[in-house]
Amino acid sequence: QAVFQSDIGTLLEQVGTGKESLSFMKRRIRRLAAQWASAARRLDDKLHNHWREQKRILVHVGFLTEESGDVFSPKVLKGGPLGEMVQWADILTALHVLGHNLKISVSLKELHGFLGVPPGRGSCPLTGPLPFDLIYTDYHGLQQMKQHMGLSLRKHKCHIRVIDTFGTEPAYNHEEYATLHGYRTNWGYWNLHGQQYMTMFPHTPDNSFMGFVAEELNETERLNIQRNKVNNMAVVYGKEASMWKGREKFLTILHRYMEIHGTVYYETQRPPEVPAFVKNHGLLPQQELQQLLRKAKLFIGFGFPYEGPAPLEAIANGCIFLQPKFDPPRSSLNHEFFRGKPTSRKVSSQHPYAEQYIGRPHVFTVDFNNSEEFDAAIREIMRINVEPFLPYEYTCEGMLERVHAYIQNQDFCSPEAPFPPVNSSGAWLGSPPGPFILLPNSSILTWASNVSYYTSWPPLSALQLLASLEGQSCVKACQSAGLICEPALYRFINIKEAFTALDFQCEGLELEMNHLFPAFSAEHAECGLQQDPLLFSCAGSSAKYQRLCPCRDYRIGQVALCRDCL
Ligand code: U2F
Repeated sequence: QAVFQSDIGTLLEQVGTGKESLSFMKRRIRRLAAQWASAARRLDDKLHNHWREQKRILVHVGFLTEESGDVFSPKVLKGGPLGEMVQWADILTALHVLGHNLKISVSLKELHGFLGVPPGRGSCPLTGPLPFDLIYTDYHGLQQMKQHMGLSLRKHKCHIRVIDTFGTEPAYNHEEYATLHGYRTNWGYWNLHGQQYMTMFPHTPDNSFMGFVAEELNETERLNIQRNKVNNMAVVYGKEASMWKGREKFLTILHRYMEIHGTVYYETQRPPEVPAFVKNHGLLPQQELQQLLRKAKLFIGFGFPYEGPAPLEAIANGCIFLQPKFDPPRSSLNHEFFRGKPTSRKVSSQHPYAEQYIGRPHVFTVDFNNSEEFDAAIREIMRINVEPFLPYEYTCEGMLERVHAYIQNQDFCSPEAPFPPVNSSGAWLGSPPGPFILLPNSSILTWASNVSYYTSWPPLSALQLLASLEGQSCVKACQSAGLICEPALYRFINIKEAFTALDFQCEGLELEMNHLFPAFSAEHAECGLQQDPLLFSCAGSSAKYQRLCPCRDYRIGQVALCRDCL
C-alpha cells in the first residue's frame, strides 16, 4: 500500500548533487514542500484513505545525462530553459509524496545499476524481469534505454511513460505509418500507446497531461497582493536577451503607460536588446521572481518562449498576461522552432493554454502588429482589477490527484477484452449476451456499459459518440460540444454499428490504417474502420471525412479526468 509522505528528506538525498540543474530542482522541491504536504492531506481525505497500490518507479531524466550532452545544466543560471526542470522537480515530488518506491537516475551508470544490467555489457539486453512497475523518462532516456536494453525494451515498453513537453501525435508515433505517410521525425516513431506520452500542458488528448505546479497563495498573501499591486508596473516575459530582440516598438508604446521591469540574464553590462528605460533585475531566483510578480500588474510576452510555466506563475500572483496572437498559427509545418517535432498541432499564440483555458480578464491575446489594438489592450488592463488565479490542475492537489489517477488506472500492459464481444463468426463471447445499442450524443453502449465485462478507464459510461464536421478533428468536434476527445474509448466506437447510430449509410465498409479512421466519406458513402488501435487519434482532419469521435465529460479545472474517473 502507498502511504502519503510529506517528509522530503529522502527525496532530496536521492536527487543528488554536482549539477546546477539538480540544485535548481532541489531548491524548488524544498520551497514547495509545505504546499505539497498540505495538498497531500487534502487529497488523502478526499480519497477516504482508499487503498492505493505502491509502485516501484524508476525516473530516468535523460536530458540531464552527460551522455545526451546535457546542454541545459550549464545554462540554468544564464537564462536558459528552466521549464523542463520545473516539471521534473514537480513530477519527482508528486511521485514521492504519493508514497511510491522511487529510484532516480541522471546518468547511464545509474540507469544500468537500477535495471540490473552489468556495467560494460553495452547493449546486452536486460534478461530477467523488469524490477520496476513504471519508468518515467524522456525522449533522450528512451533512446538510451533502447541502446542499453536492446531487444528487451520491446518487451517492457508498456511500463514506460515519456515526459514530452510539446506532445507526440499518433501518426508520428506509429513507425510504419509515419514512414509511409511522411510523419517521420528525428524524435522517433516508438510505437508506444499515445497516452504513454505525457505533456507539460493539456495540448492534445492523444497524450496524457502531466503538467507541473505553480505556487498557491493563502488568504493573507492574497490580501497583501491586492494591497500592494502597482497599477503601472509591467514585467517582461523573457530571461534571455535574444527574446527581446526587435521589440523596441512595443516596449516604447508600453513605456508610455507603465514602468517596465525585466529579469534578463547578463554578465557585466546591460544587454543591448534591453532599452535603458527598462529596470533589469538580472535573472532572479524563482522565489524573488514571485515577489516581483506580486507587485506587477502586467506580465507581457513578446512571442518566445512558447508554452512555458512563467505565465501561470504570473497569473497566480495576480498579474494580467498580455501575449501575441499567432495568425496564421505556428506549427511544425510552417515554423522553425516546431519543425521536426512529432506533432502538427497549431499553436495559436505564445501560450495557447493561457488563451484557451484561462482567457480574459487574466489573459489578453491580441494582434501585436496592430498598434492600436496593442495600445488599447494596455489601457484596458490598467483600468481593470483581477484576482490571483490558478487552475486547479496546476495546484499541488490537482497534480497529485491526476498522477494518482494515472498510476492506479492507466494500464498499457494487460491485453484488452475484445470488442464487440463476438468472435469471428459472430457468436457472442462472455455472458450475458444481449442487445447492445449505440446512442449518439447521449451516453452509451448500453449493453457494454451495464455489464462489468469492460474495465476500461475512463469508464465506458463516460463515452459520448459524436461525428465531426467534414474537415474537423475530433479534438475540435468534442470541444464544441463542451466535451473532450478520449482516445482510450476509440475501440468501442470502431464498429459498423457506430455509423448506423449516427445515421451514416455505409455503401462500403473498409478496414484501413488511417489516423483519421473511424470516419465516413460522404462522396462515396464509404465507412472506414481503423485497422490498428495504435493509430486511434483525436488530432487530424480532412475535408473528405466526417470522423467518428469518442468524447467524454471532464472535471472543471481538471481536464485530464472525467467525472467518474477517480
Ligand atoms: C519554456 O521554457 P522556459 O524555461 O523558457 O520557460 P519560462 O516560462 O521562462 O520559465 C521557466 C521558469 O523560469 C523561472 C520561472 C519559471 O518557473 O519561475 N524564472 C526564474 O527562476 N527567474 C527568472 O528571472 C525568470 C524565470 C518551456 F517550459 C520549455 O518547455 C520550452 O522548451 C521553452 C521554449 O519554448 O520554453
